[in-house]
Amino acid sequence: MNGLGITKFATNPMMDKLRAGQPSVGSWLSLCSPVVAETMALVGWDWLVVDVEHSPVGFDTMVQCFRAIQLGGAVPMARVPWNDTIWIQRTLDAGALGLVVPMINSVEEAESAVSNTRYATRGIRSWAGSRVAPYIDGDYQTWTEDNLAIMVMIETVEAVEHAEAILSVEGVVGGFIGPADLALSMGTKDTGPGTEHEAAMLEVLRAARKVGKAAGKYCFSGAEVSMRIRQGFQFLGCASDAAFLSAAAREEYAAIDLTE
Ligand code: 3PY
Ligand code: MG
Repeated sequence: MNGLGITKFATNPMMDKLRAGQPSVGSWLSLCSPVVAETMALVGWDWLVVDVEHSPVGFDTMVQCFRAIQLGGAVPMARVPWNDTIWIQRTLDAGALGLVVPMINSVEEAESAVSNTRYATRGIRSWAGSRVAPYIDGDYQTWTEDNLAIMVMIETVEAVEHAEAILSVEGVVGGFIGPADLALSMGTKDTGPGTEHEAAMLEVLRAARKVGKAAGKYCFSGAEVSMRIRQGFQFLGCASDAAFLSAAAREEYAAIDLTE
């Protein structure tokens, strides 16, 4: 099939980058808008994550965002609300090419997350294919084996302690640090260079590199993304649509001179 809007792909481009040892940079969508998703995708991000954990996005809107992201040329991903069979399977069937799975604290939890993404005999995903299957150059079932980007979130003290074992789980593509939940779990507000919080994040980086997986982190700015890439992180989320909108609006609002 050829035509406007139909671009077939043989591999997941963000997985290609990670496999080549290159950084892959994306952003987060919390504004629940397919038009915003399309606008963000056209910026050039490798991927965009629809945040189903911490935004009020509905399931149907998430699917529209996936379509818009793909149309704009980025890889559609979602952060599921929890490490849950129903959420993981439905979100993949709806067309996500990668998942960020929150709060993975043990090998068992990581194995369960991966199993939910894989068909028998390697896992427990039930067969219905996926909305995205017609866009794939090849057979979707085979394609998923090497191309779904399954990122587990390392965002508690327990997860940092088990990071090496969690990231060793076959099928886990990388570990994605949630700095806010990690700080909460550590009972600290003290973050940044020289802190225990920073040391914990660098421990996750060390563990990931040791077992040959990608280390990722939610970053607050492009400058932080650049710094983390230099440290060796590979999968970087750069803020969110909501943060960008708010920052730009605040800047312009502050620049207004109200004197008549
Ligand atoms: C955190 O900082 O806890 C996150 O989940 C960021 O996405
Ligand atoms: Mg979190």
